[in-house]
Amino acid sequence: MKVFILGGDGFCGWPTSLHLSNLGHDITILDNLSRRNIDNELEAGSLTPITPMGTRLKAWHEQSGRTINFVNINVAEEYDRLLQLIKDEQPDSIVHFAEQRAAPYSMKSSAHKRYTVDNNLNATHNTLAAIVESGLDIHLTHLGTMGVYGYGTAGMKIPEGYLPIEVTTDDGDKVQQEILYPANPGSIYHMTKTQDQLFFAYYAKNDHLRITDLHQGIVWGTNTQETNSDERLINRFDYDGDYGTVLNRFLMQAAVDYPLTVHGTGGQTRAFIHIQDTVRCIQLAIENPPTRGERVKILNQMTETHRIRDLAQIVARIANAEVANVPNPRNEDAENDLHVKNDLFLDLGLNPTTLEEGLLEEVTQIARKYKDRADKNKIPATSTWTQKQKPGIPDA
Ligand code: USQ
Repeated sequence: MKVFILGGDGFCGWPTSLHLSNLGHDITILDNLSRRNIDNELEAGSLTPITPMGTRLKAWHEQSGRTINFVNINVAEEYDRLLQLIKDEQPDSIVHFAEQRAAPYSMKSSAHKRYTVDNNLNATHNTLAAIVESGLDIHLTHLGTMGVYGYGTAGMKIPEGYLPIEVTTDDGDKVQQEILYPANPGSIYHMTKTQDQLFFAYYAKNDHLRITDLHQGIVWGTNTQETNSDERLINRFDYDGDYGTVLNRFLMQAAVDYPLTVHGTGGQTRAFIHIQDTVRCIQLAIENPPTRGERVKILNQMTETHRIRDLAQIVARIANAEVANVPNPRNEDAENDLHVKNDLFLDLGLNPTTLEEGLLEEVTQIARKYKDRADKNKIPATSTWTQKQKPGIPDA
């Protein structure tokens, strides 16, 4: 299959590009290297030494004998170039990762909020409009987030995208329907992904585009089989207060003897998935597209749920670390339960990597190995969700 990977230089996009290339697909990465530029802006960097795109592609060719093409393009801004590329190359499938993906970064200032909204919504909408204008029957797979649902339910399992409801008409008849699960985003970043799903619903209905939306949990781990095959192919590992996600942050913090930064009580429960399972899920998604005219296919891309304080305890035990409860810079429920359905991927053959089996390797092979590259000053999470949480602003 010919596949475009939008955002193929990022944490999920890069290992996905390699995985699909390894399977024999013809891969073109479209990326404006924005993630590397944000590192420059934040004066932060990956714990692992990631190489420039040219080095990555050369190393992959040497390793596998396969070629991945790269086009430096901003899909949120360069619509005409995007359309021309689609018309010229006629991909069978497009995988869309080209969005600003950090909640804390999206909450840093009004400029960061506006950038996240402009970038994410335009990237998604340009892609949809270009597929329609090309006249081609391209399957679009998008990386969404579990955060579109919010993290609480009325005790039920969060379904895969659609909620069965029953309404009573004025005549007293009962009508059953399935609606998109009510969106409940917890940050500007998460809000952009809730808007994305309305774009998808509309384009599937109006233009009969074939679309898959993957609601992914928090990714942990660093490498996949392919990124592990040569150090020049290594995946990025974010640990800073804006981009580092919780479990990888804890692993890194343990390696540099920094007390694990549990926000508040750590009673927040979240869904998790290993990066190796991410790339496998994308493979399964592109191999199993919806048919034309079908509604958007939504799958929950997660394998386990955990409470943050329990994760901190596990990391503290295996890596001999201390735990600190720090004030929560976010505006979120201090405690929540979370139950999630993920039958669709399990039925397609996903065989999850469990936290239990993968965590220790991550501590020794990544966090301890690269700990000398860490800048401890970048660990604190300083982006606050509301004005009154900002330091120096008195309570109203
Ligand atoms: N947290 C801590 N300590 C830390 C960092 C985070 O206690 O040092 C807590 C946060 O307060 C939050 C939870 O851990 O309750 C998760 O935070 P996170 O930064 O690991 O994840 P999040 O901001 O939700 O975003 C990440 C990815 C995003 C993806 C999302 C999936 O950056 O792209 O969409 O996970 S989900 O969380 O399921 O919505």
